[in-house]
Amino acid sequence: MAIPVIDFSKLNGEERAKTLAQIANGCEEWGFFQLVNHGISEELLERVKKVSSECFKIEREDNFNNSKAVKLLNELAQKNNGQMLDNADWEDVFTLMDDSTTEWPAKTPGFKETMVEYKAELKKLAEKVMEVMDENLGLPKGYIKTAFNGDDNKAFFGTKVSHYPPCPHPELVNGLRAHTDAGGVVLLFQDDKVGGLQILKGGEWIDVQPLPNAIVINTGDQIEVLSNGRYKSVWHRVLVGTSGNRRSVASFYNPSLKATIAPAPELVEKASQEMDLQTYPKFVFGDYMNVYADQKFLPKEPRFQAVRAM
Ligand SMILES: O=C(O)CCC(=O)C(=O)O
Repeated sequence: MAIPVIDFSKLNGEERAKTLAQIANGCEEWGFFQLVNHGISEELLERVKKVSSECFKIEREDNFNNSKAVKLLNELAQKNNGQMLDNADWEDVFTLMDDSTTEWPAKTPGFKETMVEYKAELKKLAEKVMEVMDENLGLPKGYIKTAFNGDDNKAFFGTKVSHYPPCPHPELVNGLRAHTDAGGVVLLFQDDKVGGLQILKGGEWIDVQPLPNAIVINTGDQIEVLSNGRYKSVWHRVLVGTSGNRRSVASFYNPSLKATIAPAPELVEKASQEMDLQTYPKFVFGDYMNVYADQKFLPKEPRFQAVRAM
């Protein structure tokens, strides 16, 4: 079983209907799919790989080696009690925000220029993918984007640059513990060679196979709510290994913290005609994020219940 790989360029030709159907299947059956021929140039992707890896070496590696995760893992390995580390991840991470508050790594040549360009390209790709979701869900064009913008027109587009260094005890720690994503649409540029990302499907963990220069798309909790459960956010995790430093660059298209998120009325209507009585709450995304901050690694259903009660 492998995550679907979809040629995004075919959306503009004779195979449009087939490509729309493949993306619908990716969203409905998997919650994850990989896009190839997505329009982001290989030259830019090569630069993103280069500056991200250089940034880790120049500005991050020493800090990681002295991080809480490293200390906790050493302590746990000494205890040798068969337990896994459950309060830290074997991940070096920094986030590029959507606005002037971003603290850019200062010592890596070309990092800021490359990532500004990459983020702009990825944001356009995210908006195209959201329009495909609108179309597949039978919603007006721009529905998801408008919902995410909220009244203050402040949908968030952030980028998280991660490294998962080789680990001396991969059996005792995850690169990133299992979770579903809080937000909207996630676009992941993962390492070509070092794998580790897995999704949970039918009770089984399945690898998201590394595929050079593909962009992995997945949907978060807000798309699940907005689509009234047609597109489920899916559990995923990152495993670590003893060799190879895995790089990933994840871009998140999320609602404004002030946006009200609710199932699209058209989809609720359709579901009630089909006697599907599952209901999702209506809430303010910032409230959801407050709940998520403490419950990221727990099931999403209690999060939905918590915001319903607000
Ligand atoms: O690094 C990865 O491959 C996945 C990252 C991820 O799941 C996340 O940041 O939520």
